[in-house]
Amino acid sequence: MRIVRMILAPILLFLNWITTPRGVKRPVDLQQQIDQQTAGLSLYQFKACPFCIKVRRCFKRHSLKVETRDAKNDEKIRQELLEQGGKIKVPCLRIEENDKVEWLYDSNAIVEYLQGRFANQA
Ligand SMILES: N[C@@H](CCC(=O)N[C@@H](CS)C(=O)NCC(=O)O)C(=O)O
Repeated sequence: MRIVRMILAPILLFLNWITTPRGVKRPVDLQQQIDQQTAGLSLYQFKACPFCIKVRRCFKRHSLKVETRDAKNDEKIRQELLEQGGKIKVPCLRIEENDKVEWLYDSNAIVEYLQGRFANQA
């Protein structure tokens, strides 16, 4: 399984790289407003996880600047995810808004959340 993953990971990353979606272009002031909103978001992820790639492509498509945090290699980040999110499962979107923090698991739920919040702000 580990070997399959080692072979698949670079292929997935390459395919993602050559088919990266074009980001939506917004007027500068609107993009700044969006950037302020996305400053409260961070994605706990593994670089080559296909579900994480799906979420990162959604960021790209909607031109969302979201910090990504490596829950595979960074022990501090991994512990944060486990202790505060509740489990080691990626992708997980940490949403900080009005001093409240929510941990959203599952790529479909994350994409749905991002589309609901940002897709109509073109
Ligand atoms: N249905 C989930 C699947 C997520 C999933 O299976 N993630 C794997 C990585 S690709 C994971 O977190 N595994 C836990 C681990 O490897 O410790 C989603 O769409 O987000």
